[in-house]
Amino acid sequence: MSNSTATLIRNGRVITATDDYVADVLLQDGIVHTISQAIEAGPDVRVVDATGLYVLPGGVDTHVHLENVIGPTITADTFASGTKAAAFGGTTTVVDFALQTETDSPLGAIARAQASAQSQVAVDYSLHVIVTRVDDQVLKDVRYAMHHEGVSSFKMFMAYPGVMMADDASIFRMLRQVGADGGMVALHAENGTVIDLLIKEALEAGHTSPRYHALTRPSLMEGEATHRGIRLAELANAPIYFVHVSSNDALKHIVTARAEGIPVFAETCPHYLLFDDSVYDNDDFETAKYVMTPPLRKPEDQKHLWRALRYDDLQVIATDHCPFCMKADHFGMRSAKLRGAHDFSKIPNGAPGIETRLVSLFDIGVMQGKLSLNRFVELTATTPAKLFGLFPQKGTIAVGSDADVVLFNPAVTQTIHAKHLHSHCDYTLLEGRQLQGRVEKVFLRGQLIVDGEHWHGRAGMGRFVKRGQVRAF
Ligand code: DUC
Ligand code: ZN
Ligand code: ZN
Repeated sequence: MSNSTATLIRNGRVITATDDYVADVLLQDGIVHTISQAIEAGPDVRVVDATGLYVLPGGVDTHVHLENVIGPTITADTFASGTKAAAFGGTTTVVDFALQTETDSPLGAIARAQASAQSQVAVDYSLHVIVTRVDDQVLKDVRYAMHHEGVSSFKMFMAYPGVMMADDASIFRMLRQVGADGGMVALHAENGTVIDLLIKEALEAGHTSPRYHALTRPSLMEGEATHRGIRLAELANAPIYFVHVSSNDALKHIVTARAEGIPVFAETCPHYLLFDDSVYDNDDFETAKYVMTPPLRKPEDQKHLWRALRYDDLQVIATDHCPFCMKADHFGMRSAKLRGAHDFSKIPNGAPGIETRLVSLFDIGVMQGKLSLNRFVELTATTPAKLFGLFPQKGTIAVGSDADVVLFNPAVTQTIHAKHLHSHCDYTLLEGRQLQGRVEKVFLRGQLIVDGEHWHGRAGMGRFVKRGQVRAF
């Protein structure tokens, strides 16, 4: 039976952001064709019995770094390995980053990322452009990217002076134009110059181990930058999206701004919910696994993140999958955490997570009663699709939507090991952890790409999705 055959998913429990019912779902011609009771299977239709399984929309992960050059390093996953890992984890759409370098324009950044991505991606994808330098020409290119390239979101950094940091006026100019055009600016909110000073002082005092990564990036400086970003967006009359919110010092500004009616949106990431800063209480280099930015925070912060997820002050859980191996890999030492063996500031910032997002959140969120099933879908598929202009093509199960479907078994447990995952990263933060739930089958536009442990996908089968205006509701 060919992989493009129509598929009838029988008797599964269909869960969307709003619905929860048992039905048959017919996937045909790449879309969800029919949802009904007792659909008759035609002669060439593959029938899949989904009794006892959840039928979920394919996950939408709007924060991944595949083949991203970050400073002197490059992330360990290629577009091929990263999207295959995404698929095995139940994610069928990813939004990666195209980095504008010192000399090129946003359009050059998109062209470069596309040249590498197109032949490799195994799930559908889009790109945010990281804008590091703003002038009149850049603003024209940003407008062109929005209207002609289907790229409607732009990330800017308030951290990493001299590398990626943009000044406040540049961020404001982008917010004003992108907001007026119906797009979204996503901000990395940390006060970069103060953090750089703290790093310099720590190193001068001889503090070189990974724990100082966390100690030099205090949550107050995440809060300060978040507040500043909100005020810039308010003045620009534009929506704003905060990536990787980790602390209540940041969250409280988001909560207040939303209560004031300012269109502020934000994501957190599974690692901020799974782990806290006690992992840094040692001088072992193994701790470099947890060197991500922002760093892990206090258990008290986690309580606030959960509350915000529940009551919609946080709208998205994305992975910030930013994999760097502990040791040399196919990129050599270039992307190894070991680069920072004697200087924490040289440890590449980031951790893997693209394959474990749904199952880890199902376990710690849904199974522990912190998230309803509908909210789980909303946070991991529907709202990211809406906020980044992918909905309703992506992010839900509805007649006419892309047939990106995950069959999820809530009744089994699995133990996570890096060697079973599909990322090039040589570790997972979840090593040895037992989690409830498993992705059983994944369909991308109706094609079965994951069937248990078996891979039926193909590098290059993922399509670039041109995105429209954001739904900053
Ligand atoms: N910000 C990210 O979003 N990812 C990796 C590192 C960083 O600073
Ligand atoms: Zn960031
Ligand atoms: Zn990131």
